[in-house]
Amino acid sequence: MLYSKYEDFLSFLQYKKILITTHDLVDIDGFASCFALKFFLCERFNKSPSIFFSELSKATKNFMNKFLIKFPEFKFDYETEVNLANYDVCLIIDTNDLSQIHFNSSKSSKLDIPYILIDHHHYGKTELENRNISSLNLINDDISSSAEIILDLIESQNQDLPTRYRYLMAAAILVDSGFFRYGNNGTIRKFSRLLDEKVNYQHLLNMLQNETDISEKIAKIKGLQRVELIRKGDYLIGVSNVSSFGANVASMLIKNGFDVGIVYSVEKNRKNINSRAKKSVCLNTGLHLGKILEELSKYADGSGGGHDGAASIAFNAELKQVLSKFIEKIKHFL
Ligand SMILES: [Mn+2]
Repeated sequence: MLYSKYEDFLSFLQYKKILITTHDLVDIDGFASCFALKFFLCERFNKSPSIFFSELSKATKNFMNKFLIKFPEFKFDYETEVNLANYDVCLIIDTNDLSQIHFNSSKSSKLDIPYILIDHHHYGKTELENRNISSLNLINDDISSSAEIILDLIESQNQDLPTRYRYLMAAAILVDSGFFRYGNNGTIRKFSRLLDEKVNYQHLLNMLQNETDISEKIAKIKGLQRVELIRKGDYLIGVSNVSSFGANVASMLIKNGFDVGIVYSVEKNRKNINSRAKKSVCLNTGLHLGKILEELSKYADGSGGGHDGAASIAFNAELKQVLSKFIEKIKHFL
């Protein structure tokens, strides 16, 4: 991004009372970017901006807890209630959709102070919103994380980042780039600049490891114990049943070698089927689970649909009949 853009951005902020925020169910990119920007502005202006978060996602909470084991002295200070009237400007990171920001847990709470967007998502707005100081927006939808924009800003000002912030930014880049799957050369270069003898890649991976809930683990184990194998040529279909986490169990079947995973659940009067198929199988055979379940909806007295490789149906008709019809239709493509 242009150096002069950062100069304008910073000189505008110099004497302002600043609030930094991000979208609801704060993800690791939004979370890390807010704290790194707060650190930078604090160093720069010698005055600390506030951060507001409505609610952290489960993965973010998990990451924060693991981070605090490594850096117990670090303070993740943020507000969960905020009076916008106390601020001159709001910096919105990692979203450009105001409906994703939930001030004071009320969706209707209006953002009635000037704001600036710092984001990497597609920005399709053509008409200007009057509270947005759009000339100062830092938007780049060519990159995989908001953290990269914040880093670019910080690097442009030759500000050093302490180890703990390097961990935060590295984690954000890893997660939002899908561990570099959606990244480009710049993503990897920026990431590698964060690594030094104190930032350990394996520690970082460990911080990002998500613990699975015990009930989900049990569902997956039961799902594997109960799976029935159906073979059609070289294709393998797995059929299993669990009472909850059906979608996760169906995904697990695919990861374990099945080409198609089907998991049914019966709870009181509610019956449903979750299904997953390997992308390559869908592409090679024309299989589209979502279309099949949509077609089955009438027969099954329910409603179903989804994508080619991931679909589900909730229905009232006899389970056995719906299930065998579904398998029969899948076999047609294999
Ligand atoms: Mn992001």
